[in-house]
Amino acid sequence: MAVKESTLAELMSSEDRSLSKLVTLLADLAVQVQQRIPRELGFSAGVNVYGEKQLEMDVWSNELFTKKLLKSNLVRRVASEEMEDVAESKTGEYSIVLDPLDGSSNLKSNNLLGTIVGVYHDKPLPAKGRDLQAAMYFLYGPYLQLVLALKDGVRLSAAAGRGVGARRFVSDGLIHKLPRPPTVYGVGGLREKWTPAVRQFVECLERRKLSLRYGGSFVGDYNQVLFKGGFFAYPELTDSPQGKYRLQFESNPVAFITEKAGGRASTGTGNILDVEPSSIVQRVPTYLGDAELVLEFQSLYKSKSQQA
Ligand code: FBP
Repeated sequence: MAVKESTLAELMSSEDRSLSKLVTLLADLAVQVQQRIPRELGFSAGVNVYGEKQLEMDVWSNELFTKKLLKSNLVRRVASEEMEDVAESKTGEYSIVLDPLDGSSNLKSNNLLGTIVGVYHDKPLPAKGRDLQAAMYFLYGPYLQLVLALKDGVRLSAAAGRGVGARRFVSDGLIHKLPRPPTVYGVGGLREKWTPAVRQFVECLERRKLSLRYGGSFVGDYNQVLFKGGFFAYPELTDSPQGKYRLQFESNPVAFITEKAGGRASTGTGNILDVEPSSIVQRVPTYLGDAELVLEFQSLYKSKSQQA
């Protein structure tokens, strides 16, 4: 059966016009990031699109997103993984949390990268994940993909328009759910630093024939789980009890996407979206994906903690 192609504006037709404009702006900026990547790798003899001094790609992408968002009249506050403080403008109704180029260490080896964004309606930052109005990530892969979670669910789209509109994002408009049964898993951090609960759970996933998918890029690895069903974690580690991911910029937005896709998001003891934020730079252990698997992990975690 042929599916009708929807534009980004059509996908967002039941949302506030300002939110639709904001997502369109973010999509345009993601296209600019993707176009800049080969230049950063030196394929244009170090020529920078703006003729500026060559900057690290994560610094450049942070400046691009932050400046354009704050100038848009839509965004009042931006907190980014690349900045120590929240940046503010005088106008705008949205507060944005942003990891402008997640996995930037993958740039030179041409592996997957992403931009992660959380959208709050007029909230001071840091904010609680439960208060997110929308969340999304852009995946810079073989094609530029947008995974967008709004209140009614998750939709997938890609920069795949035709002719002069080639930068246009198009979608099948369908609500995407994490498929069942789960078939893949990925867990970050050095294996020797995993706790007994994580080790035991991974062994159990392997016995159930889930395939390992791990490339060291959060959005790239998570996207496999979103498409194939499964479990993804950057867990607590023996030398880093809070793991690696920042609550505001990485864990909350992807937890929101996961819940909207019918899955669950946990810190091991509770729902990521219910964590009270204590600072912009706060980290949390992050376990995401298939609802039953995440619950199963939580009960194993609890029983291991009681034994300890
Ligand atoms: P950055 O915040 O330094 O970009 O690190 C994030 C990240 O690259 C994630 O995308 C990825 O999941 C993780 O680090 C990989 O970490 P590790 O190398 O420890 O497996």
